[in-house]
Amino acid sequence: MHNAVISGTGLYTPPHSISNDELVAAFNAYVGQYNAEHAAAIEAGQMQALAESSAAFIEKASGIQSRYVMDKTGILDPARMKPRLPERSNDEPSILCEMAVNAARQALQRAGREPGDVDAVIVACSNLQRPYPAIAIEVQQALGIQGFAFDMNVACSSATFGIQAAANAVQLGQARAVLVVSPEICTGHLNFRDRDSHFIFGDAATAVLVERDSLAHGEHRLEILGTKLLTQFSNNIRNNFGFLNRAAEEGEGQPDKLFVQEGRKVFREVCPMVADLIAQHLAELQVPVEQVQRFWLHQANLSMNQLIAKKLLGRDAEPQEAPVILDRYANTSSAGSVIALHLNHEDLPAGALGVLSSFGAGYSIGCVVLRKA
Ligand code: CO8
Repeated sequence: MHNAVISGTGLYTPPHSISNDELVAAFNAYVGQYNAEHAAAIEAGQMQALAESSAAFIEKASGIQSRYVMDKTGILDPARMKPRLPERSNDEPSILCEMAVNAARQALQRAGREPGDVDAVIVACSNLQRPYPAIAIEVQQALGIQGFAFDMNVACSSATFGIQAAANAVQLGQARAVLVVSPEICTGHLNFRDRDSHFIFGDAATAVLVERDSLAHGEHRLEILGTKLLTQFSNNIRNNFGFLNRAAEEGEGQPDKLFVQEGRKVFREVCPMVADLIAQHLAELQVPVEQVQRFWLHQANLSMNQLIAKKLLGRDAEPQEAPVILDRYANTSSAGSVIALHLNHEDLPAGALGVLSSFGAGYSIGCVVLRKA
């Protein structure tokens, strides 16, 4: 058995950012048009008028102030309200591959590694743009990596589940190093006409290089002390988009083919599960929670993270203990906790302990305990 470390991380941030005010202005313009178009039916009580969104509500309920997106114009056009991402020919790299390669190159560079040092690629994310050939194999080819590659999807927890798979392969000697890449275009699956959720998501891609300890020489290596995963079925976060849609015409264009959730229930049910899993994992590793200097938590909702940290620590977390990136990135699904890690680990002293944790649809929860080398 070998030990596994995270020897480099990478981040791709899309070129455009949308503020809450911009998003709400587009949403409210749509609401105005909709209500005017259906004024007679609304007046007659046959239809309900749509309610306006509010930037103040969004920030208070979620902590989100803005989000990065792959296409801003299409999302903010009240007549469209979805990104415009033109199809590409089969000879061009797919957009997910392009984002993934960007983040992956940065992770390799930070780890001081070349593609020839890597034996496998896992693309772990919520929304894959096609079923096959695997995006991971396309990324593998684009980077010039030998060995094997595969895609996996565990929604928001994809990256931590991918890190466990990568750590297993490294520990067993099946690979010297594995790239875990999480390209997320969440805006492609977000219903920008739904007031309850139109503000939740943004786009980004992250990469993590998991490497054999004895070979790694990156400057900011994080030893993987352990990984722990948990899943429990729930319909509270769901997306029914899939290949069988074409076989059921009655469902085409329905809202359940995009992201839908019961946000309150998710909040209530997931927070205790996450705190319990992290506490249990730390106890198994005989790591007292007071010794953990940093919690890189999934970035969905600020209050959720504050509650989870409080449950664990028995007090409010200091801002640097549980770094927040959702204020400017929003929820980027599997990329979120890795963005928090990427932007907030280089200052840690040798020996410092940290917890990377994701949670989301499934339900799925992942916990990775790390120690700065
Ligand atoms: N503007 C103004 N008012 C609003 C708005 C709005 N935009 N939206 C709702 N309201 C109103 C409601 O109508 C309600 O009014 P009333 O009290 O009169 O009924 C009031 O505000 C309160 O609404 P909520 O109870 O819904 O508000 P919450 O305080 O619960 O906040 C949140 C809503 C922010 C959604 C919150 O519940 C939350 O964050 N929950 C956790 C959700 C979560 O973590 N989900 C994880 C999903 S991600 C995942 O797993 C990955 C999926 C894969 C990615 C897919 C890509 C698309």
